[in-house]
Amino acid sequence: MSSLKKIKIIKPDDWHVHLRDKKILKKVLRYTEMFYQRAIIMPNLNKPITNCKRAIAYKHRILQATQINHTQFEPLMTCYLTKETSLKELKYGFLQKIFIGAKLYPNKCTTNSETGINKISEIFHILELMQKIKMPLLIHAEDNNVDVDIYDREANFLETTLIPLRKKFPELKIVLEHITTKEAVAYIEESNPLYLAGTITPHHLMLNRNNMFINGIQPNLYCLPILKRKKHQNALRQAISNGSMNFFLGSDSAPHIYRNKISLFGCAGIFNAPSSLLCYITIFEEMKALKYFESFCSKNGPNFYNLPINQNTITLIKKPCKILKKINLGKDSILPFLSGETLKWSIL
Ligand code: OTD
Ligand code: ZN
Ligand code: ZN
Repeated sequence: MSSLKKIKIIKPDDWHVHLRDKKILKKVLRYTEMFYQRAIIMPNLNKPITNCKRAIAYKHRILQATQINHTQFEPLMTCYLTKETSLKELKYGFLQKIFIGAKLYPNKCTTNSETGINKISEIFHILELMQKIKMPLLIHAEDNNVDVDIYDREANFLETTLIPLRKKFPELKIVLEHITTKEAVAYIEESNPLYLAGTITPHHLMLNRNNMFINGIQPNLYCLPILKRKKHQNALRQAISNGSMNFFLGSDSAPHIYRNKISLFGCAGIFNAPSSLLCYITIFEEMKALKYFESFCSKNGPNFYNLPINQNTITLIKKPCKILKKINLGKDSILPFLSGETLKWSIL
């Protein structure tokens, strides 16, 4: 009999992932499908998903690209908010279950956010509707004022935008995506999990800003929000170890072609889909918090989004797993997070 440690959990969902389109979509989707039953698909394509028609067509392309079993993986689509977003379209999309929620990108704060929001007051009428119909608002929570230090943008956003916003719309369901600071952890922890939640990425749990500058600059670790100080990393690790229902899994896997990552004006984003779940379990084990692993991966997310909990299970086993070195894409390639490194956990 094998004495290797095994953990069987309800199949997780990834509540924040970038799958891109076309050739990249075809190459990266298999990793998300392998580990996750459902995933919230970010709408920041070159031509953003701003209406139902684009969402339906994109979902179709994703389902066409599935490898494992067409009926199993479920993409959950989001609407990219702009100040032009039509209330009628948004309401229809949510009530018809075309959209699970809408995504707020402050203008120019991350990849393809040039049509994002400049001033939150521009979309108050949209947020009012969303509160009324209980449609979740997913936020890239960073202050986009270029005078604000890049390391302070998340904490600033909480003070200048989020706190006043929640006073105005107290029952708007909000997810702060990919949180990175102790301020975000503290603010979310003391909020009602019906109305405020946070997703946490594997890279922000595993790394801090030093890692970007060890052995020379590491463009593969450049992502937004930028990696923060170790005290913030520790606050995130502590947050998931307390079993709070306000936090759940969102990998923020964001593939870019290697050439574009290492070039001048290199792109932000970390492609972690091949290892994300293995990273999470490694951290929960390090934090002696494995008893909360399943709720973080598989229960808190559906509870927030009012979705059923998955029926399938997966088993993880404490056996070394080497992360693949790269994905070939014609003349180009994509380098996964932890490329070529070995993790202690594998999928059975
Ligand atoms: N962060 N890169 C991307 C998105 C995320 O803000 C994010 O959600 C991307 O390339 O789409 C990144 O660094
Ligand atoms: Zn973001
Ligand atoms: Zn993202």
